[in-house]
Amino acid sequence: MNINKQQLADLNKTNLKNHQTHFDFLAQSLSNSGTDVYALLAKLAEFQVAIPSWALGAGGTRFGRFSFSGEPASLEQKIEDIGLIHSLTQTAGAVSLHIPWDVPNDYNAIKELAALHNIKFDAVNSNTFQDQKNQKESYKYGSLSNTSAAVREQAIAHNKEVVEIGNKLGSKALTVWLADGSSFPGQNNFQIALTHTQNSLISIYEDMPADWKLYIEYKPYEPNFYSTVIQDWGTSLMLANGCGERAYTLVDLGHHLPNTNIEQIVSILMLKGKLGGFHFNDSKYGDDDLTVGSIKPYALFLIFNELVYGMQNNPQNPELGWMIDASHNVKDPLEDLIQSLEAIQEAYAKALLIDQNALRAAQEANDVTACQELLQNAYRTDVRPLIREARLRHGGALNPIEAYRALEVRKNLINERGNKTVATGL
Ligand code: AOS
Ligand code: ZN
Ligand code: ZN
Ligand code: ZN
Repeated sequence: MNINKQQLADLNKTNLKNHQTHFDFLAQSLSNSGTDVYALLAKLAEFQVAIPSWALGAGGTRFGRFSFSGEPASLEQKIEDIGLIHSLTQTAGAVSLHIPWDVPNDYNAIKELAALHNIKFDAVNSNTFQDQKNQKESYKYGSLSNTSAAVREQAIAHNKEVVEIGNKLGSKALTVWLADGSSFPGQNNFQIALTHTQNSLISIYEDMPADWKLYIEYKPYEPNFYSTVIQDWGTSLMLANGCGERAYTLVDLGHHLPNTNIEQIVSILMLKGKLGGFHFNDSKYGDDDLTVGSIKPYALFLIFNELVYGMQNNPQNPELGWMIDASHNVKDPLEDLIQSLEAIQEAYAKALLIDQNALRAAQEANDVTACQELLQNAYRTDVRPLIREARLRHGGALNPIEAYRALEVRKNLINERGNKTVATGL
């Protein structure tokens, strides 16, 4: 199934007048207070987020998985799904692949298909958290940190192969997330495990093409419940520094212990020029991988405030790899991703509204009340007309979820692919 611009233009007509009223009002009041609305619209349109190939089907928990009808069965179909989301939102212009789940059969065909849908290949993800068929060594007790040199070698070789595959597609970054750790005190020697991990990462890093980046993800627990080798951003940063200039920390919003100040982590990493990638999701308890903005939208806004500050003030930090990392157990995965993209755009737009100069002045004057007012005035602005206008100007849908339903996208996918489908992935 494909969605064309004419279909969307027709659907948009129903909401157009209403939208115009809201947009004109907001644009006028923002201009009155000195905001360049057109520069803002351009920034929103520019902001593209990669869809992870594993988020297009229904996820599951350790208790079971209930698949969703019409799930993509191949890499081609995954790209088509992202194409649909991108047509509607104009924000999903990239994909993050996972190897070995998404190894292309025909590289040129996949590249052409992605180009047709205006989709770029963002970071590729390696997988040493599962054993693969015909694999000699097992990752049961870890991969890059394993006590066995043979296991480490196998995991290193896999990562190098992932880079090779990504390179043929035009990717420029490798994301490493390790499940390595221990479930019981005494099981691991922390120092040896970290040293092995550092050496393994250096070997992968040194093999990467010169224009590639390495993103190192951290996570405090799960699947191991006593310790993980890369437990926090400090450990990730140490490892990145140990590898070299093109190695960076990747922040996944769900990978923190409760109440961690994620915006401060983001800020400090950008100051050090070491924030490389980002995994968006939301959570109440742990790595819940829920829809972005569904639980803590204010925290997301505060994080975006620091991201915007960093993008404007930290030339030492590279352009970030923006990715969603979510799992959908009870919603249509495509609807869920559309909601996530909307929440990301909303938080970004609100952060762009913060008067940074006034904030700096209030901070310098220790005017705590004014600081809070400045943040919250931006947060309380309904920026949806701006996001809709940015989409409209690029041929997207004024209301992507409404359009998705009006065009009966899921019904069409089920007709094409069948009712009992299971996407490759987790
Ligand atoms: C795992 O918890 C990490 O968030 C990974 O980034 C990601 O979910 C995984 O690579 C997907 O398989
Ligand atoms: Zn992640
Ligand atoms: Zn995760
Ligand atoms: Zn997560």
